[in-house]
Amino acid sequence: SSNIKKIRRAMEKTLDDKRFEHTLGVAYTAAALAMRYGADITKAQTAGMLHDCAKCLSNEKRLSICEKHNISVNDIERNNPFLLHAKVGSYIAMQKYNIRDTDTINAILNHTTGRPDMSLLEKIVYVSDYIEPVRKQAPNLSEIRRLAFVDLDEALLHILGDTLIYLNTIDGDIDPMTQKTYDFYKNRAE
Ligand code: DGI
Ligand code: FE
Ligand code: FE
Ligand code: FE
Repeated sequence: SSNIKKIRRAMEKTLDDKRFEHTLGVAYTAAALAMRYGADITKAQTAGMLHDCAKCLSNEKRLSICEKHNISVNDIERNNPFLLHAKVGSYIAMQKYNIRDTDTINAILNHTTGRPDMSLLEKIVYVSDYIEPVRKQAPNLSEIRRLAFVDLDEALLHILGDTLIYLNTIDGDIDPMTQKTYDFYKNRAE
């Protein structure tokens, strides 16, 4: 059977129910956006299926994987180790699931903070993570869902802006990459 089916079965085993449902939602949404924008549908499904593969590990485990494999950890990540599920997830995708495509790996790596000048696939996974059907409510979600299929960069900028507002509301530490990504797309829109 296809690699996607194998990865799907592996995710069903390693993720809890709620996270697995979210993962299926991201994979299908990423496939739909790939159809809309002319990206590789299989890569979008694969990245969507694997993006949270390190989400159900303990923070201790995430930090120990980073230490063992020389994955850099900044101060914000050390204080908020859940952020590392993206970096650790991209590592597991390479090592355990044999993903060799750089764009797919980068889509997993950058799905939480984004990065300036993302590829189409990276943007698709970032946006799908936020808009997939079973995701918890967020402000402006129905408008952002509509916008995602009209103007991907505009949807991306809305998500980045709303994420920064949310982080300020909860007084969360802002990773420099989250801020840089917002600034990049904000400047580009002006
Ligand atoms: O893993 P998911 O929940 O599906 O989604 P995700 O990996 O995009 O994580 C979303 C959460 O990450 C959301 O609550 C906002 C938070 N986040 C994004 N950027 C930052 C951040 N949290 C902190 N503390 N700092 C950031 O820069
Ligand atoms: Fe995530
Ligand atoms: Fe996200
Ligand atoms: Fe996710």
